[in-house]
Amino acid sequence: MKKLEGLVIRAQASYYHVHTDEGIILCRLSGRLKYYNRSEDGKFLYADPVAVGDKVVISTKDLESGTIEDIFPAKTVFSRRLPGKAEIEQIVVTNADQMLAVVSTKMPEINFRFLDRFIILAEAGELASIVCVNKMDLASDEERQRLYRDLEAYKKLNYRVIYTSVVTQEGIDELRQALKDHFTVIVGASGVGKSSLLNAIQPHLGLKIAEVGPKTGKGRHTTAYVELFFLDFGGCVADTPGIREVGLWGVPTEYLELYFPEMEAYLGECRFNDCIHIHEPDCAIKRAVEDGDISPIRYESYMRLRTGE
Ligand SMILES: Nc1nc2c(ncn2[C@@H]2O[C@H](COP(=O)(O)OP(=O)(O)OP(=O)(O)O)[C@@H](O)[C@H]2O)c(=O)[nH]1
Ligand SMILES: [Mg+2]
Ligand SMILES: [Zn+2]
Repeated sequence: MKKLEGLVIRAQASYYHVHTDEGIILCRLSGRLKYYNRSEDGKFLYADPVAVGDKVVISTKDLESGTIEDIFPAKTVFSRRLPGKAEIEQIVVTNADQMLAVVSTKMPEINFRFLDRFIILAEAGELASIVCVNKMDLASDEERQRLYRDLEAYKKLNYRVIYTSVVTQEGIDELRQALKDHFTVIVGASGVGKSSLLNAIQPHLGLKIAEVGPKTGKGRHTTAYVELFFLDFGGCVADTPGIREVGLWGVPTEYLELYFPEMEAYLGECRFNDCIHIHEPDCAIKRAVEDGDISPIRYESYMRLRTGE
């Protein structure tokens, strides 16, 4: 039996592809790690205790299959709440230093609620956020101007915004520069073009992509699992399946405003010190929205999350 250190590059249905100096080894979890999955009362804490991005210790006899024996502590954890009734954390990726949230101009239509939820998850996991607006080839000049206006709010918050098109190659070089030497997790709704963008920045990747339903404007959930790729020009990137729901994890509702950096300057300025900035009179946040200092798009996301809509 040989012990090796490695990096989990794919996690799918209890099988893990672990990248080691001796090649990629297909692993399962040790019994001890399986139990690590459960709390004392037998409820699941995590959907899966091991995620893509984890550095692990494995044991193997034949360098083909093995067992994950141990996980090193992660530098960052990017999680969401697993859809369903129970409170379960689903770790999407560990050890990433930035998140690239992809939206598309059309097919599917840009969804700021989704985008803001992803940015909050990145804030909670201490990852930097980059916003990528893809399918710019489908936007008219007027729509393009409107997007520039709407996304100005994100730039003001120091989130980098990149406009791309796989069709015209707009922004592809800029995207490459943004990913170089980083560990990036790419997220977004199904069909926005996450895998297409990765194929564009590194053409021999050959990731599977599929057309968006012409009637529904929705993606077909083509990418089925999280997978990590090494970039020729430095860095690595985790492609993820498009998800229908971005459930917040590790973000207490009563502290929601702390995940909106633009609200920080106004906290403590409202008339009531338990103001939740929805219906209260003399609210500094609402005044900032009215004065145009806080984006109504971002405030709308705050409001919906706060009231659970
Ligand atoms: N017009 C246009 N179409 C694009 C662009 N990028 C991707 N597409 C198309 O959008 C569709 C979906 O692309 P994918 O790359 O599979 O999307 P995805 O985000 O990886 O989707 P999931 O894996 O399901 O989450 C495909 O038909 C692509 O050809 C773009 O910049 N412009
Ligand atoms: Mg995909
Ligand atoms: Zn207030």
